[in-house]
Amino acid sequence: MPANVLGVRELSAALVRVAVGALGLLPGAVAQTASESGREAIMGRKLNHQWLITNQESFTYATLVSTTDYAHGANLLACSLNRFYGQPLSIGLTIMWEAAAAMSAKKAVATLATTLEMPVRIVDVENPALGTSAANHSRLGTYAKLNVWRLNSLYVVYIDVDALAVRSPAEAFLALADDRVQIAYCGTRQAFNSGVMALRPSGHVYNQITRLLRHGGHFTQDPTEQDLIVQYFSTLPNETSRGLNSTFNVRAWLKAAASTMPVDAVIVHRSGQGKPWTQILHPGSWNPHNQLRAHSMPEWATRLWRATLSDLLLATCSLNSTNYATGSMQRWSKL
Ligand SMILES: [Mn+2]
Repeated sequence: MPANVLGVRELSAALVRVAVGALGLLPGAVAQTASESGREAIMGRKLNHQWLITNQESFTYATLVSTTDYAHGANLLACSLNRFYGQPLSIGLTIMWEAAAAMSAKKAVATLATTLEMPVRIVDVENPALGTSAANHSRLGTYAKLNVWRLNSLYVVYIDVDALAVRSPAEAFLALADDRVQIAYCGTRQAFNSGVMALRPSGHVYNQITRLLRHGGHFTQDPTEQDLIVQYFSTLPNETSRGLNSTFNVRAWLKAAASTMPVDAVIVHRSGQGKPWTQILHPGSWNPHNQLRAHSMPEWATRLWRATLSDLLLATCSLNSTNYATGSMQRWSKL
């Protein structure tokens, strides 16, 4: 074998070792095994990580700001993702900006983004629900999320603004390494949460889903954007969609939460009412005793968002920040 070929192979093996370490593979994935099938599984895993490394320029994380208030969430999410930028994959963030959110907030997000290593791109989007009677008008802003199918990246991991990454979410892109897979989600094919999704943008998919919005689909009540997404993909062949490990969408609800953050969490998502930035920035306006218990945020989640806000304001959104890097995630979440 020529020396230069060997050199390339050694280099890529070294890159894979770096990726495997930094991405925090599931226990057992790098363990030695005597069985032939186990060895093949390990080889497949390494090949997939090479796919991540070679395709990272086609990747973007994406989120949506649909109201001025949600700009706080975009800043906090960006700070959390920046901690993993270049560790070892370099994946930027695309913020879809809906016209209903203030221009001044957009300038503030763009300014804060310059303190990050991670490239942050803000793109203006229109709300496809405007003017449609089928839309759920109490949640009008959420339909702008459908614009994620119009982004010009090949592979997108969409993350709601009311979420934070506590580990690198890069492995979510692996679900798209199979050419047939158009979407990956947490939940089941019949009922998944649209707060975290890996997907391939496609104008065709965008047109099909917004057609459901205009023509109503088969809904008993006004659909949310999530209902439309679930209904559309449930009509496609099974192999076009795939489940993501639930650690990619861990809910920060008091009723669901342990007293500490789950140790294997990748993305923590505060879905539902009482957004984290409201609870942190305007504590006087938020009295958990007046809310349903399910809407209270667990203490570990409050600490997580508070620490991220502190990092953001100090422009220290890195893995080494004093607020963040204090040993294992479990220990951190007990601070
Ligand atoms: Mn959400």
